[in-house]
Amino acid sequence: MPRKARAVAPTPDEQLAFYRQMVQVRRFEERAARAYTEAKIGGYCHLNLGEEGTVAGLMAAMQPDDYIFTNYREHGYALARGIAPERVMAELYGRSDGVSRGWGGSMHMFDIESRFMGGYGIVGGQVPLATGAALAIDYRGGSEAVICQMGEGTTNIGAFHESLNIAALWNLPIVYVVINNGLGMGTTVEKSSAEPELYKRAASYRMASARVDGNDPEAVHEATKVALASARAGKPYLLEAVSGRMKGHSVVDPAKYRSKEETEAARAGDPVAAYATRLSEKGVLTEELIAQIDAEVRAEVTAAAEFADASPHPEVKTLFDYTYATPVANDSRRLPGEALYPAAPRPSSKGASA
Ligand SMILES: Cc1ncc(C[n+]2csc(CCOP(=O)(O)OP(=O)(O)O)c2C)c(N)n1
Repeated sequence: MPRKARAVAPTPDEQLAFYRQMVQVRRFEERAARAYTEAKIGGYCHLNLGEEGTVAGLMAAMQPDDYIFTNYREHGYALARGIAPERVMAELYGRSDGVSRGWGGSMHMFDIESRFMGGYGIVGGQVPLATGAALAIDYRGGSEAVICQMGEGTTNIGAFHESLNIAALWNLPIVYVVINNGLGMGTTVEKSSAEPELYKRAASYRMASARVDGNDPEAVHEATKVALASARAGKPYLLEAVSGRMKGHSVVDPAKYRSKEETEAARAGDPVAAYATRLSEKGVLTEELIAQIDAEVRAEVTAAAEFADASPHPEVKTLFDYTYATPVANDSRRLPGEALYPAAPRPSSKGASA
């Protein structure tokens, strides 16, 4: 077992930073949901509503040169990694000022500068890639670590097990973070996982692991620091953060598979409201401060939406410019509307024999 980092109580400034981060994710996602109903956003769109505590605590523990890979439910992680809300919103709108120049959308954000490595729509797609990044760090002798975020449904994908096995065998600097929101689309974790206490799966790979209350940003922060220290020391780690999903799987899912009571229970566990109460009881937050933070964040999110609306659509001719970093043989670069095969040359009438 790795040596545990000493738990240090966060300062009021750190607590306020966690709270502000959680409110930013909450208001941003609410705005994204609204923009979707206004048809400003196309394609799939999955929100972090209910996971704000995990996002805030996890991301605050990362160093600037660490890498993060996520699933498609990633807006909050992009924001918390310091990517400007304007660029995140513009990406949702599919505009050229978006973080992926408008070609990625909600599920495929990517920003090399902040080492935000995406944004993957295939369940588990990010897990081998993140493991490969950890191998690259180890190979080069770097001190960075990789965080690989995923939902609990992902722990039943073969690539999850292959990746954890190889990471443990090769002592790779990676933390696998399972966000257990209790549901993979409409299926509960109890129905889909023979061992629903997912952190225990690490035992199969002799990997250190822990389960933490994902609604508590301070607990997530401490647990992530321990996990990252372990990873940097060559001991990969599995961290399970338990929280709830406040709405449907994606913005278009009415979540009819959940009973009214279950939905109410998920909403009652609201991590933003709970943390506001906790910090108010400690005297760190006041009603005025709550209102002030809310107003500031709302203004920021409104500005992001206005920026996104004003940003131009990407030019169609740039569609393939960012697909691969290096040329790929037989890579079709056919633009929408272009014929599959070039038209055969017509025989010219001149010179045609009679
Ligand atoms: C390989 C693959 N299988 C199925 C799907 C369809 N699908 C999209 S999201 C999802 C549920 C994943 O749940 P979880 O990993 O818990 O993540 P969450 O949505 O809760 O963040 C499924 C089955 C997919 N995208 N990729």
